[in-house]
Amino acid sequence: MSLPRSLATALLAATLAGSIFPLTARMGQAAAAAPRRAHVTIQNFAFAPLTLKVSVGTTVVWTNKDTVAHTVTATHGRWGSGTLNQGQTYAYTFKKPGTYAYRCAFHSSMVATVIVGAPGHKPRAVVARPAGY
Ligand SMILES: [Cu+2]
Repeated sequence: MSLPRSLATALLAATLAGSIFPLTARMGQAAAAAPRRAHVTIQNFAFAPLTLKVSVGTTVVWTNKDTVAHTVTATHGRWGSGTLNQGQTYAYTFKKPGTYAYRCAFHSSMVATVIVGAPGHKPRAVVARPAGY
């Protein structure tokens, strides 16, 4: 007794679909859970916290609470805010693990760091990201 070819093909397709769709569903959940936020306050000519630890995919939001203007300027790299006046915010999403030093372009004493750690996923998911992210 053998199955008609079309039925066998349908069964194979259903089996493959059953093994792939739960995976994509889990990836969808991980992507949905990924957006995270952390906050840095700029006040009294300092960033607080001085060192912020986040995981990959976190958006860091800086808020200038001083009456004078400051900036968030990467020490090495191309991210940064430009001038932030009182009450203004700057947001940047860290997409790659690493240690990111930054400073205020106006006040040399204002230096701080964001440390971006790998997420809880398998390391190869991080390695697989394209360079430059
Ligand atoms: Cu400043």
